[in-house]
Amino acid sequence: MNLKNILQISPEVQKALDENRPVVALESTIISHGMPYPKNVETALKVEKIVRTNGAVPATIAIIGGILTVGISNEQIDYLGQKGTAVIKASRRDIPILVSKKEDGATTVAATMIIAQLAGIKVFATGGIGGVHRGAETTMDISADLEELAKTNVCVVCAGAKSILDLGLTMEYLETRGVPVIGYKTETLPAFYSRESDFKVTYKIDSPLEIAKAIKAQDTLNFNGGMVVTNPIPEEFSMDSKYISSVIDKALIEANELLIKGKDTTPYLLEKIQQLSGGKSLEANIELVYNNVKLGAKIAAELCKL
Ligand code: PSU
Ligand code: MN
Repeated sequence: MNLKNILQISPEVQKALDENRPVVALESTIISHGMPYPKNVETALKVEKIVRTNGAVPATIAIIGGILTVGISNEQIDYLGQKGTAVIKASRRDIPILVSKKEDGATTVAATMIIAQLAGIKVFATGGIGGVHRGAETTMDISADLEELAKTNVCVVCAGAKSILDLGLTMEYLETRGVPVIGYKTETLPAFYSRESDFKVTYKIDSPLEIAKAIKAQDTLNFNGGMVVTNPIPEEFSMDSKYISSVIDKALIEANELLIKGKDTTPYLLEKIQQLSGGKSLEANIELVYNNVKLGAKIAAELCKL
């Protein structure tokens, strides 16, 4: 077995990389475990379109039959979307087994970062990252996304993290592991559905060019590790923070009562929040992803010019 046989990059993505044109990596857990069908597929396809409109090539990443696939087809997006949670949610630890068993996997932020780095893609955009869960002092539930950010050189553009997590502990963890958290035009960490939280980002940066320069510097310094760029949800789609916190609290209580654990926790909470808010949160979720991929495309474009 060699890497060439298990890493497949679509001709379009490979050509863009060879010609130093902008590419934006996109994850697939958000498709199969983050949103219901068919909205998940519609969103994933529109996300790719938005990346193109903003001058970059989209590279949606998944594991298909054990192959780390960079730039999956529309049919494969549809397949992952329809299969939903029946597809394995794949983080770092799952990759070797899925490859050896030639199985499918929907890649989390961590796994997508790993595969993006193997392909040579520097910028990745999504909705939200995993983090330190509330109650982690007893459960030790800390997303592998954070560890990956500490060692893999990919910039992740997101709308902060959902307050299903402990945002304060998530920020502390990222600080300890040396991961810069950039606020795009904001001093405070965006909380996914709402534009603000009680926590400060590491640096506020106001333009895609300046963000690209920071990525370039991190690369030149040969630092291991990525960067988080947090982009607040557009005002018109942001949700009332009291309302969404009450929904999240209810979802957390149910998850506790049902003893949901491990990798099931995040997908369970996402689905519960969508149910409890009658789809309102799903709309916000979709809009913030569109907003993030737009910014990701702009950063990738600036990075190619440096
Ligand atoms: N947060 C969201 N939507 C998502 C996820 C997180 O708002 O779809 C997904 C991402 O793929 C992320 C993963 O990498 O959940 C984190 O899972 P865990 O907490 O099990 O590490
Ligand atoms: Mn976890």
